[in-house]
This record gives sequence, C-alpha cells and structure tokens, in this order.
Amino acid sequence: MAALPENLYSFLRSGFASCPGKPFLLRDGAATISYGDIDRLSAQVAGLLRARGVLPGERVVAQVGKSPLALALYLGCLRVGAIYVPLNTAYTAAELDYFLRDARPALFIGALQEQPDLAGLARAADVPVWLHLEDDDRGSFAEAVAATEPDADITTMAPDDVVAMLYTSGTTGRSKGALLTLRNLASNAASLQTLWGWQHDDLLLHALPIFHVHGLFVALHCAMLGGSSVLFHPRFDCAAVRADLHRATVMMGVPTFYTRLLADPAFGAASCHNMRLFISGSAPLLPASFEAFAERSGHRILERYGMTEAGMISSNPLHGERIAGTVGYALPEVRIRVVDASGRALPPGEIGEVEISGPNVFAGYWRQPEKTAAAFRPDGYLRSGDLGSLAADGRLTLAGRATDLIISGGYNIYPKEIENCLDALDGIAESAVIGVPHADLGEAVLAVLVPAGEPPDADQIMAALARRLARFKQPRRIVWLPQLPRNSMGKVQKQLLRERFAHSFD
Ligand code: MCA
Ligand code: AMP
Repeated sequence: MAALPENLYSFLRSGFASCPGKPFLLRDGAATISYGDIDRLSAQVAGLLRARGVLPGERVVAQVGKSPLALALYLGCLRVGAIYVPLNTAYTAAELDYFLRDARPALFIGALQEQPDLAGLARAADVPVWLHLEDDDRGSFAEAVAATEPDADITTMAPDDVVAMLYTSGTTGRSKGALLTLRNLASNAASLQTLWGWQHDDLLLHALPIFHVHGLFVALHCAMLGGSSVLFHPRFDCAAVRADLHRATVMMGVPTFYTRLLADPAFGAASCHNMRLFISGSAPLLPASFEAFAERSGHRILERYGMTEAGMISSNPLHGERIAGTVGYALPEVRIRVVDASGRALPPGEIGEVEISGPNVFAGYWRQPEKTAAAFRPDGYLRSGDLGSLAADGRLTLAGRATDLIISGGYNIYPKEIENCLDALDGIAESAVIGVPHADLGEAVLAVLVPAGEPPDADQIMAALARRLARFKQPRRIVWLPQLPRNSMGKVQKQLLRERFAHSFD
C-alpha cells in the first residue's frame, strides 16, 4: 500500500466514516449495531482503557464470546495503541493460566460463564485489573464502558508498532504469541479489500470465531474497510447459516463450513442466490468438496492460504480461474518461494517448504528470541512449515506439512502438547498423537498409547485430559499398541501410524 495509516482503527474507520447510520452488525433477535454505534462504543472502551491506566504497548487479554462489545474492545485497544490478545473461548483454566502468565497483561477481560474463578486466575498470574463480559454483553466490563464518556483521541502508531498478539500452537508444546504490527494488518486488509472486490453493498455472513486471524482480521477488516454490513452469527450453526445465506453476498469459512452445508439436504442454489463470493481457508479444501459445492450451489469457492504469522499469503483470483486444490497467487507485495532442506530455491513444480516475505510477515514471537530466529531464514523469509510447489506462473499448490501439526475444523493442534499430558498420566508408558482423516473436521485427533502394565480406563484418561486441554484438542479416539513403530534412529514413525489408522473415522 502507498502510505501506511497512523492507526489501524483510523484506517478501518475510513471505510465507514461516511455512513454512521449504516447497519454494521445485523443479529438475529438482538438489536442492530450501526457503524456509528461501534464508533462510539469503541471510543468509550478507549476512554475506559485510558482511565484504567492502560498504556500503548501494554497487553489486554480477552477471553470473551462473540458480541458487539467484544468487538468494541478490540477496536478500543486499537484506538489507544494497546496490544489486543484474544484467546479461544474453549481454553480451560489451566491453559488460561499459562496465557496470563506469559502475556503479562495490564488488563484481562474474561467471562464468568466460562471461567468462574476469574479473580483467582488473575491473582495467581499477577494481573492488576480484571473485568468480565458475558456472551449477552453484560458484566462489569459492560457496566464500566456504559459509565465512561467516549474518548475520541486516537493514538499515533509507527508502522512496526505491535497492535495484536495471537497465540499459535508451538511445536514444543507451548503456545507462542505472534506479534502483529500495524504494517502487517493494514497492508493485508488493503490488499484483500481490493483483491476480493469488496463493495459498499456487500453483506458478509460471519459465523467464524473472532479470536483468530480468519474471523477477526480477514473477515471484519474487509467488511469495515468496505463499509459493508455483517450478518453476525454467534457461531456456525449449519441450519441457521443456510437459512440466512440467501441475504448474503459474501461468506468466509473453514472447509468444515462447506462440507456441513453439503451434508444439509436443504442447501442448494436457491440458498445463495444473492451470493457473489464464497471464500475458504485455514485448512485444505478437498477438490471433491470444491466440485460438489460448485455442482450444488453454482459457486466455485475461492480458496486462499494464510497463517497467523503472516495473515493472508496467497489467493485464487476473483476474476480468473479458481483451481481446486490450489491456493492461488501471492498477494500484492508478498513474495513466496519454495525451498529444499538446505534453503535453496526450487524450480517450478518441485515440492519443498513454502517461505514467505512481505509486509504481512509478523515481527516475531513474544519473549521468544530463539523461536523467532528459528522461524526466519537469514534473508528474512518466514519458514511456514507448509510443503508446496509453485507453478511457472506463480500459482501455489500446498502438499501437506513439514511438521506434525493437526488441523481440525480450522483449529491448529500440536501433538506434542497432548502427548506431554498423556505421558504424565499413570499407566501410560508413551504416546503418539496423530491427525487422521475425518469427514466433518478434515482431520481428527487420535491418540496411540502404549500401556505401562494394566491399561487405564479410557474414560479416566479423557477426564484427566479435560482438566488440562480445550475440548477441541482432546483425542476423538484412543487406541492401544504394545509398542510404537520406530526407525533405526529411535524416532517414532508417525507416518506409519497415520497410514494404519487412516480409516478410523470412515
Ligand atoms: C469444536 N469442537 C471441535 C472443534 N470445534 N473439535 C475438534 N475440532 C474443532 N475445530 C468440539 C466441541 O467442543 C464439541 O465438543 C465437539 O467438538 C463438537 O462440536 P460441534 O458442535 O460439532 O462444533 P462446532 O461448535 O460446530 O465447531 C466446529 C467448527 C468450529 C464450526 C468447525 O470449530 C469453527 O468455527 N472453526 C473455525 C476455526 C477458525 O476460525 N480457524 C481459523 C484460524 P463435545 O464433543 O464435547 O460436544 S486462523 C488460520 O488458520 C489462518 C490464519 C487462516 O489461514 O485462516
Ligand atoms: P494458524 O497457525 O492457525 O494460523 O494456521 C496456519 C496454517 O493453516 C497454515 O500454515 C496451513 O498449514 C493451514 N492453512 C491455511 N490455509 C490453508 C489452505 N487454504 N489450505 C491448506 N492449509 C491451509
């Protein structure tokens, strides 16, 4: 983009400043929130943050549901230059404890409905101030916002100032905070708005969570920059989405959204007669799903590729051929290369690791210099951990992952974190956690366990995991083996396990 804005909020507001009365969030059974409403609400949040002494660069951690005030909290943080740190609402108290200790926020906003002991969690992690916000937008945060005058002042930021920190699963088991700058988010939003032909009269059906890049940045930044209205669904409920689709012109989703719509006999071309664009990402969309969707709906889904550390990286074209199984071309100003194990660029057609550079690439991991260094090549390219190949014309096709990462319903899961929990339990000698094909979620978590003596009861194992891990990380199935297959170096051969258990969920 030509010149970077001085604040991400000002930039987003440039898309809707001329239409304060226009509906922003349209909600079933709840009041519509106009662009003027969100502008005022976020200014009140900014006033509250400043009144509570939150300074630019300090972290604000939020584990809250999907509501207008939750969005105003994000936008209020942008206004004052605080670093917004959204967390998956599925995280358990044990997981939350880790995030609070790691992020060291000036303010933490949680939901008592999910975490009854917010006070204890905040105290244990030495968080100075905490407030709560429930899914219905009630709670001490809502009350404090309502009692605060709007503060219209918007903090000037430098291009490389960090505006958000998003945790991503770590290969070593613990999540790392990816630091995203004004440059990262503003350049990505500007590119996508143009690339996907965002229009003022677009109506976005939004059913993604707002604690990840996909639902928070990709979808909502496009809508705000376009001054478009949003059908704001609390979650992906297939029947509700199908029933509302006929109003929408754009929908973004993970592949599970599309496979669930296909599994709904009532879904068809009539469900989406106003639609101009279906977009998919966060996990591979199977060519068979792409074709079945095109046949049923008349729409060729536009697949794009991204990662938390780099926002959106490549996209199939809006005008031009959308090819199933490919993720299209690098976004403007983004460079993609495919390299071999030694980092040498490979010729077109050869599969290697995908590496990325450009204004979208993040600033590093929070308080993890070694992990930051390991993520980058000496010339600044980010190592994605994804395998792929580039066609001669620059079109990228992904071919799996260099790591053991599991992607289930668009959520990333690193086996090591689950293996660490399993290995700590009595009666388990060792474990190997793998992802296996699953029709609904793309991949599902399967735990292969070796007993130490008499195998413990599977229910007991699951109950112990439930105390430590969010539900989406917990294995969908446990199988026992007398030993794990290992190669001559003693390394567990997960590929053999993936092949052996590939049909576990058929
Ligand atoms: C919920 N559960 C899951 C998942 N979600 N289990 C495994 N994988 C999941 N993704 C649990 C629930 O707690 C529940 O537990 C059980 O599985 C079944 O719940 P269900 O009702 O089927 O789930 P759901 O609430 O309908 O959610 C499925 C979902 C959702 C719609 C696919 O996970 C979702 O919205 N995913 C989107 C994730 C996303 O936004 N990813 C973007 C990351 P029980 O069995 O106890 O009832 S950003 C990214 O990747 C990059 C930047 C990119 O490129 O976009
Ligand atoms: P996350 O760490 O949650 O941001 O997830 C990023 C990862 O999601 C990428 O490294 C890819 O492995 C995967 N991903 C995102 N989009 C796609 C896509 N269209 N096809 C295949 N994998 C994807």
